[in-house]
Amino acid sequence: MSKYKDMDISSKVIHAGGHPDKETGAIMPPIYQTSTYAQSSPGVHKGYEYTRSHNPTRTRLEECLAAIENAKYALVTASGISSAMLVVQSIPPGSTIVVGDDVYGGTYRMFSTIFHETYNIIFIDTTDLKLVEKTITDHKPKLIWLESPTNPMLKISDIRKISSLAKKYKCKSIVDNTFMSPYFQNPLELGADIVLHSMTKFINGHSDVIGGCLMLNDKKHYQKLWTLQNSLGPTQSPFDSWLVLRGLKTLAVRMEAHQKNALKIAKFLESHNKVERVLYPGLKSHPSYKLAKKQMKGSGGMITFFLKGNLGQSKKFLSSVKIFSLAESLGGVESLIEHPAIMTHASVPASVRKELGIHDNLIRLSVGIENCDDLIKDLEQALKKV
Ligand code: P1T
Repeated sequence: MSKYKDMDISSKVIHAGGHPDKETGAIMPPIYQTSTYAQSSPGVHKGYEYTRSHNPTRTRLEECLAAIENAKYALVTASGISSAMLVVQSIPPGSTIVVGDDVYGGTYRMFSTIFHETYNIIFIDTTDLKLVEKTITDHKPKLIWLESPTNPMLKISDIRKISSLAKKYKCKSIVDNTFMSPYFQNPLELGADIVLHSMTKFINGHSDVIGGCLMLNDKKHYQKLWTLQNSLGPTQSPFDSWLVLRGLKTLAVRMEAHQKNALKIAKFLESHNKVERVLYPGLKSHPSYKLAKKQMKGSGGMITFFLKGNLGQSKKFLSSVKIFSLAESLGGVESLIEHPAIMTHASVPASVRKELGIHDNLIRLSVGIENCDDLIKDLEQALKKV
């Protein structure tokens, strides 16, 4: 980390992990597409034995990821959800884990259908600081799990206050930082113990890789996470790590472009008579606008809004867009649109969705970096059809 410490993130994404190849001088990192490595005598090797354990291309990506979250350690995994799995498995079975109530549907499913058997999982609204404190003091959790902003309601939790509260009670805190990317938010600097990203999203940015990563400063915890990964297997292929290294180089320019378009689109939607309500952290109408300004360096590219209408009208709207693609996922250069209740959050029970506000007229946008007027025109023509 120290070598890149004084660089801006826009330089780190290009240079951290990006030194020219020692043997050939190649400017771009080689793809070490190998499963194993020759040893000169048993146990004597160059630090690489087997690609499930280590791979030089993945090492370079980890170097870059640690630098951009200002962390000592980074671990690259096969998917965002496998990063989440490893963190849960690093906590002793039987422990209590407090989880934000509005999280990605797959994260909710992981906790509610798999880990609820071995852990005491408590879902709460982590935007309510009093409730967080009461839950921590009453239940003595070993881990508190924040997603901020959340998927899909864009709720924002006070990372600094919650992390410091957790520390007081010897509870670890993790922040899923996928929606902001390291460009717009750095939870470790706000006091969190671990940062998680689905690299599938903004970090890679080109919708052609599944991957996840964890960044942290605690050496012992990092070693535990690495041992779990090496023992259980969810590593990323060298080629996918190389693609992420490549995509990551443009993180700064992409995030600026996502945000610029998203703010314009959020304002357009907010003023449209067929739209009931818009949720975007960069709008003054967002319930946590002030907190967003304090702990985030930007508002990102994700917008959630409620159409005036029912499921039929949502479906009509979603099948009328031409530039936005109706698809799950987010964070790519191309704009995506989706229906959380039927798509990304289908595994959240209907009663919970109702409580959270994930209704049939809720639409989520991942705003890409196309020409903004083209995107607005597309939304406008689709809204006309509703
Ligand atoms: O898909 P995967 O790389 O395993 O990442 C899981 C994940 C974790 N955290 C957040 C905040 C996420 O949004 C995701 C994946 N989300 C979607 C696929 C989606 O469309 O919301």
